[in-house]
Amino acid sequence: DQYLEPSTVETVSQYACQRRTTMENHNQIFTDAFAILAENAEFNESEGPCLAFMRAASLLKSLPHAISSSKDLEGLPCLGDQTKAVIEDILEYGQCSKVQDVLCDDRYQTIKLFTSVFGVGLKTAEKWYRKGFHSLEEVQADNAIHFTKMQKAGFLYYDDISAAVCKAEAQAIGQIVEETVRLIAPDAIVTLTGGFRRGKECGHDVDFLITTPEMGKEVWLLNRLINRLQNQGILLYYDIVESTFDKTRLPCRKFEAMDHFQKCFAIIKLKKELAAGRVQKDWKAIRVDFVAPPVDNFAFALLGWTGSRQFERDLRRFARHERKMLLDNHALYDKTKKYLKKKTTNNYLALNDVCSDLSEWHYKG
Ligand code: DCP
Ligand code: MG
Repeated sequence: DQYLEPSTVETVSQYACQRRTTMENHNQIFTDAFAILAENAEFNESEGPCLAFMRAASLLKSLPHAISSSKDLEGLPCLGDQTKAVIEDILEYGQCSKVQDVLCDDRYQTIKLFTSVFGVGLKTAEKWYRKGFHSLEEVQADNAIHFTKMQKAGFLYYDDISAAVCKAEAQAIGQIVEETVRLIAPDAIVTLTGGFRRGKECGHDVDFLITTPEMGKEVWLLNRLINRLQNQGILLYYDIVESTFDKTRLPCRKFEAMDHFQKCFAIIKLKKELAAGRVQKDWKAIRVDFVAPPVDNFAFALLGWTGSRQFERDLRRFARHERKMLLDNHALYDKTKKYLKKKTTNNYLALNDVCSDLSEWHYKG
């Protein structure tokens, strides 16, 4: 009698970083609905509801079974009255009227279209919408609008960029980047990150972290890489954002705050096989992000750029509330000790320290 029966109902954590989540989503019908509602809330700048829908979607993605009745929701965290109502609608009618309303909403459709252009954020999309525009053609035909260099590239390569990047394309880009970086610094570290590192089959871009084992040498990498890609004739667009890295600054509490590493947003021309006899261009424009952290921040940069966004958000929330620590893309800070995870010469060691401390963390697919 001294042995208790193991509980058959496992409690599900409210933190995405403590839930094992595979690529297999048994609740896509619900998570698709939440993604639309979250996006609409984002377009309306309703931060609270946006976060609530994203949290609910993240939670449902981690469940090993499909929700088939509202009884299945009992005891689950991250679900409020609003999100439960959506699930119940879908269970009963196969769809949710709120989601259908959003999909038919003129503002939602138009803002979604405009923000799908590389370089167009919410503010710009709203400005164009207020001008009464509903199509990209109308926007482009307006002589009064001054487009940024990024937006010009966004329109120019719109069809390619708005199509998903598949794993094979990401790997092909990876090979080009790897080979080119080797020519600049043979010992450089090139790591595919973002969604493809999590095992996703497709994504909207390809993300890379690049650094050198020797501190400080990384500052030359991106410019040289860009030069070489340009000489190969495959660089369609680039924008280098210089590092604003300040070691004395404290981490930001807000996840959305960008990190301070040097980075480059690029569009690369990837050769593709043509179907026999078809006349079409033999390349595809692919969005690529490069980030070049100094090697002693590499582990945290990698953790931060692997995503998903919800996983990262919850990692930070977990660190703050459960460990009284602050985590960002640069380091893990112990609020009680004032510093900062100790700097080590081997950055992988630094990350291992963190992971052994919080051994329950799992990457979220
Ligand atoms: N990231 C971050 N800070 C930012 C932007 C992104 O920490 N300001 C992180 C979280 C993301 C990851 O980097 O998951 C990569 O960003 P992407 O926008 O490329 O997202 P994904 O690669 O996850 O998705 P996609 O498949 O759409 O590219
Ligand atoms: Mg990505």
